[in-house]
Amino acid sequence: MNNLDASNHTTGRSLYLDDIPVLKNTRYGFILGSPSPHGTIVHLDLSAALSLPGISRIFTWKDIPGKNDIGGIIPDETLFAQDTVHYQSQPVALIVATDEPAARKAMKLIKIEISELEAITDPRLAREKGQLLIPSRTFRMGEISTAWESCDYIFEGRVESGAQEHLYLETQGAYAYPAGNGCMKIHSSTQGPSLIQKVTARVLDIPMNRVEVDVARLGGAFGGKEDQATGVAVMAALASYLLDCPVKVTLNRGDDMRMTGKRHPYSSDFRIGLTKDYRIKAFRAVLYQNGGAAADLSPAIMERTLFHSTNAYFIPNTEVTVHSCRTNLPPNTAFRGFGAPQGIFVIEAAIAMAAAEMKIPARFIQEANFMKENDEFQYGQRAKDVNLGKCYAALDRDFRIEKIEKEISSFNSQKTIFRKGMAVMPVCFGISFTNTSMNHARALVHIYQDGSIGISTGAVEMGQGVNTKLAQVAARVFSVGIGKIKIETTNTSRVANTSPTAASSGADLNGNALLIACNRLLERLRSVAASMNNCSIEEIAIHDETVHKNGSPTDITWEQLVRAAFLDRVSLSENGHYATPRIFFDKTKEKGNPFSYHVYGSAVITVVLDCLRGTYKTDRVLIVHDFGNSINPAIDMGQMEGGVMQGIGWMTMEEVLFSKEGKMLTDSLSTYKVPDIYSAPEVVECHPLEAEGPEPAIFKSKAVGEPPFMYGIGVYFALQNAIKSFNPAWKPDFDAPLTPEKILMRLYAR
Ligand code: LUZ
Ligand code: MOS
Repeated sequence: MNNLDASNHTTGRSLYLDDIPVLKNTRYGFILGSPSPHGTIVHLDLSAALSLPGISRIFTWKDIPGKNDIGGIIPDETLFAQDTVHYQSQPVALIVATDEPAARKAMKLIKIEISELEAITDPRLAREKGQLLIPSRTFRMGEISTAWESCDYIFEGRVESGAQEHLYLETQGAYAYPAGNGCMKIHSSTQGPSLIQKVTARVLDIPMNRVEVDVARLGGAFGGKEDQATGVAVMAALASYLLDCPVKVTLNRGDDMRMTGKRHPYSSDFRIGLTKDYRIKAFRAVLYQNGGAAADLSPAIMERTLFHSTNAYFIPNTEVTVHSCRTNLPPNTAFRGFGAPQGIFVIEAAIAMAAAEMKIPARFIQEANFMKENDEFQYGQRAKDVNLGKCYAALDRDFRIEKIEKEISSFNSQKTIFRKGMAVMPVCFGISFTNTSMNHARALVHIYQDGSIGISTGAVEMGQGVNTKLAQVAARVFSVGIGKIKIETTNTSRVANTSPTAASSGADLNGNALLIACNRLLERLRSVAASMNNCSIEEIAIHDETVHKNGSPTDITWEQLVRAAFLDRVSLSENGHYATPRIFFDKTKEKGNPFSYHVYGSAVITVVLDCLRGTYKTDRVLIVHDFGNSINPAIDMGQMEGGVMQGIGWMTMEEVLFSKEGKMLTDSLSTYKVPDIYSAPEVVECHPLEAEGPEPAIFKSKAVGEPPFMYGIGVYFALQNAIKSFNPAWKPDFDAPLTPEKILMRLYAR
């Protein structure tokens, strides 16, 4: 089954926000961002700009009829800065003009005077100054204080990981227009149409039923449009509402890179204690999350960091604290993995340090501590259907880890200017929104008189293939060809109160809701068929668009059955509602059963390092991954490959730099390097684990969006091992991304 969008994507026919034909009188909004990272606005003079031809109006916070607040979790983020600016490029005003050149001219004529305040970019410094976005949280298991006594080895270290730009191909954007009777219609490139609806209603001070948000598809999101599509969409809606004309706001690449938040950088300290037989007895870590200037999704991301801070290992005594620190950077936000990669990097770094000190391969420690059936996670959940050991065994069987190790050491013993390195990377990722109440979805299914089917759900297609998977669900239940099915746009008037398409759970949540709706319709149609055949409903089934009675085809086709149901006045429309069963979490105890299931996998990663230049190549990424019983192996493999590449980029080359004063230095593709085809591994080979998937996964096909990102983390440690082979005097440190210049310094460090 191909991705339904494949042909239209490759021929340029798929429609995105910018392909919507603009209406007459459409105006264009351009955002004036703060020139300063932190300060108070002393003076804002718009008069010269307003007098230019083509300028319709310039909006500031003073024009907002409702609340000047777009905070998703905490009401701490303004749409337009009021008295104070908290990060460079923070929106201060929206210039609305008939065209872009006019707006650009106006932009230059706005006089803004800011009295500078000290800007903080370092999360540790922020914490010292008491700048926390929310109270800190700690996960604990066992008794850490006494556990150290039973350890033969104890190691301590520090870990840094950097930000990451989402670089969705389609930048943030929205198109809003009045829809009559004080209503607004908004097309937005968002993962969360209901959030746009809610915040628009709040800012305009109108009820939610006056706001309709529609999403056809996104040109990528990666988490960057879970929360941060809001600002742009609400600005378009505000201007449209007040000017009573259509308004479009889209960011150019530079503004998008400067204005929007990224993956959170983290700075962390760890302490790990082990016994002689490599068992991790104790693990303590304190992580400083660089949240930026407002909470955005930081509280939820902090939580997922805690949940994944022991990755795939059972550690009996732990204490992990995360501080969510307020800094003068754009509010950092969701990004594939949602804080888990940052936490996982810390425990893997601790293991790498222990391995280096104990002079053994890290995999000895990894293997000795793998989660096993019924082991307890730090957060109280018991591990079920733990396929980690199986993935690792299959990895070894298929790719022979020891043989790769031997090849590498024989290569390295030739002492050329090249060195190879290897690392094993296990993955364990919890599926469900960590916030239990977000784990629900709805679907609306219409079967039309001619037998064709229209499906609406809350899922947003962003290139990940969710629409294809949804179509497969309906096609399987009704046993009709995929050509009979249309997945409609995601629209808040058809499916309401949705969670964003996020947390790798879009297909599970919306697919299960769809399954419920389709099964109800099928039941009704079978009942119609039963009366047409004068038999009981149990005797009826539908196969290949034909009614079957007692296992044999009748001469009633799908179309005839639908037509008969219609004439019989049977409803051909149905809603399905799904809420993930058996999940809960008690924040007062930090214990519960937050995840529907876990996704497991293991990878071996090898790299080749040029020790003269510090440049490197990821040689092979060999994986055994637990997809469950995949309903679409091609789509899942695509998610796998994309995730691996994005993880490698985060760990090795993507470096978001700010000056000490908080000005972004990497706001274009000439200064911010993302992986291209030349930095792709020579080989990415992924074998699906042969395993039955868990019940709550849609048709037992496991969630796949985020988990593979984590394999990329292994590249960091493979590179470290290559450096060590060239420079045995070097003591490994943990400062991602490990760029060629950092590698060169370490190759020759004494
Ligand atoms: N978004 C969210 C997410 O709101 N909650 C989550 O737990 C989550 N996890 C992964 C990605 N996005
Ligand atoms: Mo997300 S990081 O929006 O699943």
